[in-house]
Amino acid sequence: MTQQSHPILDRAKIHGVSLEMQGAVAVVRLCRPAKRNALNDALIEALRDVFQNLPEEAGAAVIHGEGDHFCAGLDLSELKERDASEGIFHSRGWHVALNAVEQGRVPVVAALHGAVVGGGLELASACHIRVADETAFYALPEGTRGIFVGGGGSVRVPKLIGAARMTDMMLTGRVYNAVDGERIGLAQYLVPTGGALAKAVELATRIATNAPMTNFALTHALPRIAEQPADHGLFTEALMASIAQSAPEAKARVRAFLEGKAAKVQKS
Ligand code: 1HE
Repeated sequence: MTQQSHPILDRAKIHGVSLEMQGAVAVVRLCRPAKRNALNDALIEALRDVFQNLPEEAGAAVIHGEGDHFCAGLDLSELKERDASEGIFHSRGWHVALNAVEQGRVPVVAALHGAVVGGGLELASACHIRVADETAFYALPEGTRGIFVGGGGSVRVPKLIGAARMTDMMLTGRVYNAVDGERIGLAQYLVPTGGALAKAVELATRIATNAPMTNFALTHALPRIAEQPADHGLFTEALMASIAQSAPEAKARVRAFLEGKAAKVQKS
């Protein structure tokens, strides 16, 4: 691991977000374990700053939490008496930070364990891949706390599990365990206890070897295409496909396969 030093990263670390490079993977850690990595305003801003300033050499990122839990969501001690406009700007601040994760320069893999709740689930759902260990559990306690999601959860969580399941989680306080979380689509990978970070780094290391244009297409074009009417989506797909395949790296990779120098797809 290479510890990164930069004024923005140094400031982020003070507020509970650290960054280390592991090869081409930026490993971002929430480090507020005494508060179960609850997200206060300073930590949300630090997260935004880190993802907006990833080192040049990063080809993928991993986000994980220190201690026994990934993240306990919004820091409830900061839930002040806000008027409507302050509430809107607070939520919009989360949107900017989580957009920096979702729409940044590189794909992001979340390594989940323990509580993945409230804003913690909103953060996890802004990542492109979620790896959970057997200790992970998922909930949206906003419903029982008399509030609503405000960190993009109502946009992103239904895309993973459907609006009906999210409604159930919020109306009834339902908690999904790790096995059921993977079954319904909250995580794509389920690994033994303690294994989420290593698996996430393994996946991110592989992702970092993809052609950058392919990673861009998957993180920026695909989510938009999936939202478009079919005719528009097919048109955007054609544009993206043509841009991706015209990159010199794509030509070199296809040539390597045709010359028998690239790996075949293996049966799993
Ligand atoms: C916190 C928070 C928090 C812990 N804000 N301080 N999220 C929630 O409603 C989840 C609230 N947290 C919990 O249910 C539990 O803390 C956990 C299941 C995550 C972990 O339990 P445990 O037994 O390991 O820890 P703990 O003893 O409950 O908490 C340890 C300390 O962290 C304690 O503080 P201390 O000073 O007494 O040591 C807790 O008060 C503190 N802590 N979670 C503030 N969330 C953009 S909108 C998003 C809206 C939401 O995310 S709402 C959901 C908020």
